[in-house]
Amino acid sequence: MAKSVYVLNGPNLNLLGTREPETYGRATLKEVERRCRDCATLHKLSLEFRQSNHEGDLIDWIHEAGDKKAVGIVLNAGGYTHTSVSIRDAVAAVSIPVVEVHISNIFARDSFRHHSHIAPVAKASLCGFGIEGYALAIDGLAALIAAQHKA
Ligand code: CA2
Repeated sequence: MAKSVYVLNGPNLNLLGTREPETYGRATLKEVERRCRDCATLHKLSLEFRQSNHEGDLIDWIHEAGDKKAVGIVLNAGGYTHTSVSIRDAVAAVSIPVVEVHISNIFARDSFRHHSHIAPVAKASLCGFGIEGYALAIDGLAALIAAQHKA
């Protein structure tokens, strides 16, 4: 069975492509999913791509990815990045790598976006690459697995 990667999206990301194109670009979440699917396929990984506006769903899915021993999680927790100790605890509790992704450069925006609860417990963080950041994060996870197999 193919190894899987989870791509989890938090609140309001279902609105991608419908407003604020100057900040988030014009791609819809469906297009982000397609880009992730193509990238995962290149790396021979299967993809679980999900979005929720509810904190508990994201936490349950982080646990699920850990229980299923996915190769890793790409997590754009949206606004919960800056507020949620519970999502941070879930990330810290799983033993698989989590790559934090943000479409925008959170450090070039409002000061309340400069702090991430997730960054200290993530394997890596990427921001400011637009939706390409998701594919870069999947590439990064694939590189980690390849390095583990060589070691
Ligand atoms: O840049 C990112 O990916 C963010 O995680 C997006 C979050 C924001 O709260 C973070 O600070 C940075 C917001 C997602 C909202 O997405 C929308 C997309 C289109 C229109 C309105 C909101």
